[in-house]
Amino acid sequence: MFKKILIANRGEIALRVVRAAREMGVATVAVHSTADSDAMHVRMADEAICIGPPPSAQSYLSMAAIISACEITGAEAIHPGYGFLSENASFVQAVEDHGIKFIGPSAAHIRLMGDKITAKDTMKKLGVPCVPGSDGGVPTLDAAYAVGEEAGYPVIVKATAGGGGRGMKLARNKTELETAFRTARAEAKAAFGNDEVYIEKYLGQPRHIEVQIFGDGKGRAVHLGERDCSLQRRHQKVFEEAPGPAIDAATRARIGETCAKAVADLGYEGAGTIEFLYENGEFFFIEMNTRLQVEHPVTEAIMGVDLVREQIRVAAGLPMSFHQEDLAVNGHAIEVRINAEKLPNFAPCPGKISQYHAPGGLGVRMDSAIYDGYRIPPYYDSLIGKLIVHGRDRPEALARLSRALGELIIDGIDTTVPLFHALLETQQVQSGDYTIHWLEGWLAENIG
Ligand code: MV4
Repeated sequence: MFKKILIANRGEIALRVVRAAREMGVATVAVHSTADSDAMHVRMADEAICIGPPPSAQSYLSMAAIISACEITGAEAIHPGYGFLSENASFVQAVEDHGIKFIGPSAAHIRLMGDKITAKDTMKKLGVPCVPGSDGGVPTLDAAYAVGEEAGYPVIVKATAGGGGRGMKLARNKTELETAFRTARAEAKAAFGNDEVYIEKYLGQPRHIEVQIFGDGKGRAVHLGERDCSLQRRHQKVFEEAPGPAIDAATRARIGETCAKAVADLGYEGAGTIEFLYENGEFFFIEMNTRLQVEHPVTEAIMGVDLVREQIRVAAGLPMSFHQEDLAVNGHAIEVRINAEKLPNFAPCPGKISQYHAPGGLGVRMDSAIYDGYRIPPYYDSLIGKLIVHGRDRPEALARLSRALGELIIDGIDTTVPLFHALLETQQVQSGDYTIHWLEGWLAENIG
């Protein structure tokens, strides 16, 4: 096992990694910008090192500064958290070239899944069901028209270098496809320096279902069930749950085994998420995320595993501490993302937290790096905490979420907490009957 690892991140996820490492007897090095000198992850880690000024580009995204911090402190491995450099294949390559272990998949696997056309082609060949559409890239407008005819309208044009909702254009007919194709290519060229696009049949009312997988990098892999993350606003998740309210045990086993087999065949190492759209009982692969995700705690709750511990174990060359047969869904978990944002526009709302009280009790987990008197810097993501509840079933989890939100006190700034109180009153959230478009519609009607 490693003696010391460096955490190339900040906020709640940096603290999450410190906690797992400490339980394993692994020392931690925090890195931070000058804006984060009094951050909780800096206080909780065994060592801390300042890597640059507030802007992420000069600190949390500075590969040279982070690798230097590793060399100075003697850290043997880097945990990237999510965001920042976590899915940057060049970073992984540089880390490994310096003889440092990256806690996560290989640069090759990150690069493979970072290009959405290659990712889809790979998954299709591995037997994972994909959205019907173009076979690879679409180089010309005539080729785009041919796909529109074949798949049937509406279709969606996506940038191969995009993902997570960036670089997508909807076309409801041939006329719209001309505009969609041209603008998608131009925007992709400007945003990513790569104008290659692909086309898919547009699914109208799907759910966003994602399967958690985990591989040992040696050809063994498991799945840990799915999460339903359909409640999103502008491609940002706000409420996530596991298991999916629309997924039964047989369906879970079938898609889970397909995913586990696929990543086992790839020799994938570490945690990963295979994202699907789910409509009329069918799964359609869209993207794979080669990192630990924000919402991983709902899976941890129902599966009873520590995913960060497993990441560190396999990175150190140890076997995973469980087999597929050891894993079973236990109860129901929900996460809500607490952002420093002001409703109704979700405008970022940094500032000083005058009072903080975290909820507790049975089945309640609060992952946050805030504290009384903490000043949220204006430079980074507005996520300041995640409240995760676990119950024996979905109604119990919902009741527990309501109770825990009632105990939570965050004074001095605006947060998304009032949104969750309101959402818990809706029939759709109570029944679990929602698709990817429901939240935006509800917000338009009810908030602002
Ligand atoms: C789609 C789609 C409908 N049909 N692809 C948005 C984020 C990116 N990961 C994929 N996205 C979508 N791809 C086809 N063929 C609808 C979306 C989509 C969406 C997906 C998941 C969660 C929220 C969403 C909101 C709008 C659009």
